[in-house]
Amino acid sequence: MTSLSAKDKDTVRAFWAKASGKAEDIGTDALSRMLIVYPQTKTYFSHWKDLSPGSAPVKKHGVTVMAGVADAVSKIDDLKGGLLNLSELHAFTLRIDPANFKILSHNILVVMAIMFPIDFTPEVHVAMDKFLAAVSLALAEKYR
Ligand code: HNI
Repeated sequence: MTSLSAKDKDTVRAFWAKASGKAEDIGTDALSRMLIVYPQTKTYFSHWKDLSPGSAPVKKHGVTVMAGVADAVSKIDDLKGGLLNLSELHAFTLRIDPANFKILSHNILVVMAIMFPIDFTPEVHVAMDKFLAAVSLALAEKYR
């Protein structure tokens, strides 16, 4: 995976400055889609009462996940170090199969494309794709 160029990082920061205001909606929709389109991911949330799109737990966790993405944007220069604790949580405590990180990342991109048709240009698309791939790699770091 090619690392993020300085230009990629600037593109991510600039787009996130616009998109972060809708982080809750992005997270809720991306998580709702993941649970529907990739139903195998439901196994990690079986402790939730209601897994339907936009349900309270899905909304709450959508906010949580996007807070993690916002944190990653602020740590874009050192994702491995910055996301170490989150990687340990997902690897050891939650035991999330790292293949799912790409799945959630894909759904986040889909929702961003829907919500920001003008701003989500091909240039933003490739930068956000590379960024979320780097976040997924950092979260999978502790699995090695
Ligand atoms: Ni994830 C908890 C961020 C991908 C399943 N996850 C979190 C928390 C953050 C977070 C932040 C809360 C940590 C805490 O409580 O301190 N998760 C992220 C990010 C990504 C991601 C940034 C990738 C972009 N998580 C995934 C994926 C799955 C996942 C792909 C499963 C398919 N995460 C969980 C579960 C929890 C969780 C399960 C605990 C939820 C709960 O109910 O406590």
